[in-house]
Amino acid sequence: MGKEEYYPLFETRRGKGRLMYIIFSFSLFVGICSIWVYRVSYIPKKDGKWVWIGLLCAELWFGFYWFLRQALRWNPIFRQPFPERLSQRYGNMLPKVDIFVCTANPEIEPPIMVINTVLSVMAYDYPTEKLSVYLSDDGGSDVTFYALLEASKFAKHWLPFCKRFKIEPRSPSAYFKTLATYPNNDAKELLAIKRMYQDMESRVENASKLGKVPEETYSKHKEFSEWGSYSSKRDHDTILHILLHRKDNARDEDGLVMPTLVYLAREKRPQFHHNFKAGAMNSLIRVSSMISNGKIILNVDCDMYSNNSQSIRDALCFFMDEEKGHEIAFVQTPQGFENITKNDIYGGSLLVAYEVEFYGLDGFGGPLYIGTGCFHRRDVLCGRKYSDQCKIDWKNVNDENIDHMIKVASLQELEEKSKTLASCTYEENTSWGKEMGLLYGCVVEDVITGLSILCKGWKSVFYNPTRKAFLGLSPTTLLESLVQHKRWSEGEFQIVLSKFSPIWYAFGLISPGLQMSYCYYNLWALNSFPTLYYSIIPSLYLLKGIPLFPQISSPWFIPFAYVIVGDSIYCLLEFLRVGGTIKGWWNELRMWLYKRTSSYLFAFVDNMLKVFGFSNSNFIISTKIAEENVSQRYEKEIIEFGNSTPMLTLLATLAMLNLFCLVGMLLKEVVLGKASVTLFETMLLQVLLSGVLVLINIPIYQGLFLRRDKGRLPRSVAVTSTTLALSVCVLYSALG
Ligand SMILES: *[C@@H]1O[C@H](CO)[C@@H](O)[C@H](O)[C@H]1NC(C)=O
Ligand SMILES: *[C@@H]1O[C@H](CO)[C@@H](O)[C@H](O)[C@H]1NC(C)=O
Ligand SMILES: CC(=O)N[C@H]1CO[C@H](CO)[C@@H](O)[C@@H]1O
Repeated sequence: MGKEEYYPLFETRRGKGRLMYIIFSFSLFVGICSIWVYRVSYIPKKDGKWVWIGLLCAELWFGFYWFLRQALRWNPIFRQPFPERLSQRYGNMLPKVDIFVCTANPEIEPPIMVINTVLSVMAYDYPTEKLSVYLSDDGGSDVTFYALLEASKFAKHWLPFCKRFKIEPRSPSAYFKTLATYPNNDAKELLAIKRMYQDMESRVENASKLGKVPEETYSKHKEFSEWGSYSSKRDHDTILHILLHRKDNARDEDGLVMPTLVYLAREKRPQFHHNFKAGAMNSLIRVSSMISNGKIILNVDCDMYSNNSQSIRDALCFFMDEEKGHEIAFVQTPQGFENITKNDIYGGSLLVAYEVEFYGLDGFGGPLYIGTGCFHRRDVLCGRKYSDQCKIDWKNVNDENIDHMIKVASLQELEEKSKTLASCTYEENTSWGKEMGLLYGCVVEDVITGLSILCKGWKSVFYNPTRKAFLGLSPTTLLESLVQHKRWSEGEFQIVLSKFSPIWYAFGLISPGLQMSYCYYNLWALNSFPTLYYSIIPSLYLLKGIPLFPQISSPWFIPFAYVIVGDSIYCLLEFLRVGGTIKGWWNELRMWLYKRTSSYLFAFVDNMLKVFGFSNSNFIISTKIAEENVSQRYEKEIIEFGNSTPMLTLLATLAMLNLFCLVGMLLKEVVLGKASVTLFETMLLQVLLSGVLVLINIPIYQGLFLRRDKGRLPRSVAVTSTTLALSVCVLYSALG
C-alpha cells in the first residue's frame, strides 16, 4: 500500500476549552490555598485547638483530592473508529475473537438473563467461524448448563433471523421488549421466532424455579452425567462441554457454520482458593487457547448484553491500525445501563466517570480496565511486555490458528485436553495470577490487572459510542448500591497497598498524570474520615454556638464562598452537559455523601482488618434482579431502604444528628431571643452546611417516620439512630 493511500483506522480528537478550564481551576486552587492559610493563621490558642486542626486536616485532604480530580479533566481525548476502512482493507480476513461470559450464581444471575447475553454476543455481525463464546459458570449449576443447551438450539434459528432482518439489539429478550413499541408488527417469521423464544424462556424459567432440569432432558443428554459425581458448588470436577463446534458440523437452519459455544465449570476443591472472577477468567484464557485461541478476547458480565452487533469491528479498528494499533493492549467500553430511571436516584449510571473522566484517562493513555465490555489482546493479557516486536501481522494471523486446531483429532479429545487446563492444581508453581492473566488477591482484579498491563509499557483506549455497545443492570436498592461501592472502594484501596501501587510501583512506568488519575480512584476510601468530620463537627459547634468558619464580613469569607460556589456550579454544569438532570445531580450529591460516610468507611475498616490479618476477602455479588414492589418503587424513584444494617443505621444517625443540631440551634435562638441577625452574620457557613445536610437527608427522615411501605427504614433503625444522635448532642452540649 502506498503511503499516500494510507488512512488510519481510527482518529483521535482533543477536547476543546482546555485553556479556559485550566484558568478556572487555577483560580479555584488560589481559593483553596487561601482557605489553608486562614486555617493555619487562626488556630485558637487553647479552647478548640484540636477541633480546628481537625478541620485543617480535612481541608488539606479535600484540596489534595480536588487536585487529583483535576488530572482527569486536563487532557480529554475522543476516539472515532472507521469500520468501513477496516472492511475495505481486510474484507473477511479478520482475526478470531473469543468472548468470555462469566456467571457465578444462578439465583442472583438467572440463567435466562445469562443466555440472553450469550445469544447477543453469538449474533455479532462477524464471520461466525471466527467467533467463539465461552460461558464460565462458577456456580457449577446444571440448570445454567441446561439453559445454555437450550440456547444453543435456539441460536440455530435466532442467528439467521438476526442476519436476515438486520435486527438490533440481538439479545432476544431486549429485542422483543423494543417490539412492544410497534404493536402492529406481526410478520410471520417474527411471530414464529417469538413463540420459539417464549417456549424456551418458560422451560428455562421453570427449571430455575424448581432448581432442577426436567427428567427427560436429563436422560437424553449424556452431558448431565457429569453432575453425577458433583457434590457441591465448591467441590466438583471440571465440567467442560463444547456445545457447538465446526468439527461437530454445527450449522444453523440456513446451513451456515455456527460460532463455537463452550460451557465451562472449572474444578473447585475446598482446599484450593478459587480466586473468584480472576480465577475463572484465567481458566477461560487457558481453555480457549486450546479450543479456538482467538487473538482478541472480549469479556462481558453475564448481565451485559451486546446492544450493537458491530462492536467487534469497531474495537478491531484500534488494534489493527497500522500506525498506532500495536501499542494498544485493551479497548474499554463504558458500562451502559438499561434500567436507570430519569433522575438516577442511586447515581448508578456513573455518568461523570464514563462521560467525563474516562476521556481524561484516555488522554494519558490509560483508561481503567473495568472487568466488562473490554477487548484485550490475548498475548498482553497473558503477561507480555511491550516492545517493538509486538506488532501482529493481522493478515496472516488466522493461518496459525487453523493449524493449531487441526492437530486435535476429535471433539472428545479436545474436551479432555482442555479440561486439564481448568483444574485446581494447574496453576500451582506457575505465574498465573501473579504475572500472567488476571491478578489474584484484589477485590477489583480488573483494575489492578489493567494497571499492571499499563506498567508493562502498553496503552489502553476508551471507546464510548453514542449507541452503547453493552447494556446491563445497575443496583435498584440503596443498600445494594452502597455494598457495591464498598466492594469497589475496598479493592481500589487494596491496590494502593499492593505490589502494583500506582504511587510507588508505577512511578516512572506510567505518566504522572495517569498516576494521579489512578490515585483519584484508588484513594476513595480515605475520603470517609474528612467527610464524616465535616458533616458532624461543624453541626455540633453550631448547636453550641461556636463559629468555626470566618464570618460574612471578614475577607476570609471570600475564598470559602468562591471555592464552594465555584466548584458546585462547575460540577452541576458538567453533570448537565453530559446529559444529567438537576434532580439527578442532587441525587448524585446525596450518593456522594452516603458513599463517603458509609461505603468508604466500611471499606477502609475492612482493609485495615485484612492488613492486620483479621478477616478474609469476601466477595459479595450484588443482586441483579429485583422483587416486584421493589422495582415499582425504583421506577417511582423512591429510595429503597428496607433493611436494618450497620450502614443504614450509620446514615440515619448522621441524618438525625444534623437535624437535631439545626433544630436545636433554631430553638435556642427563638427561646433565648438572641438577635438572629448576628447569628447568621457570624455562623452563616455552618448554618448553610447543616441546612444542606438536612435537605439532602430528607428521604431518610421520610423513610424513618413518614413512609408506610416495605421499603421504609425499620423501626429499630429509627429508635437506634434517634437515641444515638440525641445522646451525642446532649453529651456534647453538656461537656462544652
Ligand atoms: C412451566 O410451568 C407452568 C406452571 O408452573 C406451566 O403452565 C408451563 O406449562 C410450564 N412450561 C413448560 C415448558 O414446561
Ligand atoms: C441500544 O440499541 C438500540 C438500537 O438497537 C438503540 O436505539 C439504543 O439507543 C441503544 N441504547 C443505548 C443506551 O445506547
Ligand atoms: C431487573 C430490573 O430491575 N429491571 C428493571 C429495570 O428498569 C426497568 C424500567 O426502568 C424495569 O422495567 C425493569 O423491570
